[in-house]
Amino acid sequence: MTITITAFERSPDGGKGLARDTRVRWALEEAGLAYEVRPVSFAAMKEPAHLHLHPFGQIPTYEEGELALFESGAIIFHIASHHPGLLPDDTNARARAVTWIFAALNTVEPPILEIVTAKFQEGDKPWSKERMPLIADRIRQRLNQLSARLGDADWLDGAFSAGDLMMVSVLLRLRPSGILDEFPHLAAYVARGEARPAYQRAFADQQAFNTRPTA
Ligand code: GTB
Repeated sequence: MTITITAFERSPDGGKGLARDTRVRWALEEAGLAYEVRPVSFAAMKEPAHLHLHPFGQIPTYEEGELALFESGAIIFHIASHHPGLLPDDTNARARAVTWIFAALNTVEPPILEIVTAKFQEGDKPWSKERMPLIADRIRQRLNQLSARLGDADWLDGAFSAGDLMMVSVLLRLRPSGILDEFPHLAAYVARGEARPAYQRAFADQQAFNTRPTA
């Protein structure tokens, strides 16, 4: 069955891999699944056809036969649940790997997203500059805790899992801020994720997609 995901017609990051289709591409590559990408413009995202797929008018979405999903977490959980390689077989280890998916999305990503809000939605406010160091400190607090747990292990809980895929994807969004480099174990962890052949393929594909010549 053909798998189709949606992505920005042209990502605002120009192909740096920061939009959330990259994490879905990465999971598909880890699972060895072929897929197609349907570009969606900002205008089309808010039109009924796309809203039918994604109630919040965003990317990524995932279609496979009758199934249509939105939310990168749900999509990656679906891929990981139905294909080997992204979740352990042992029931408890599997539950722990899923816990790391939630931790990445619910506990680590929210403070990181505050940087984007502060820069792009509140950048013109007189208090915006004062808010930045507060946000950076909240991020550091989370990264300290995460780094303490990871220690010098390769991955968060044994073998690489969808939990690591999500955590590395979330941490990658910090790269432009420089904060990640303050945490050598986490910087090395992200580099290990990026070095995976499946990530390399996903990154190259989204980069080619976002830098393709306009028709
Ligand atoms: N919780 C949802 C998920 O995990 O799938 C969040 C989806 C989401 O935020 N999608 C963004 C979107 O569609 C794209 S990824 N935005 C358009 C809109 O809301 O109208 C966020 C993103 C966008 C751009 C960059 N960038 O250029 O650096 C990075 C990340």
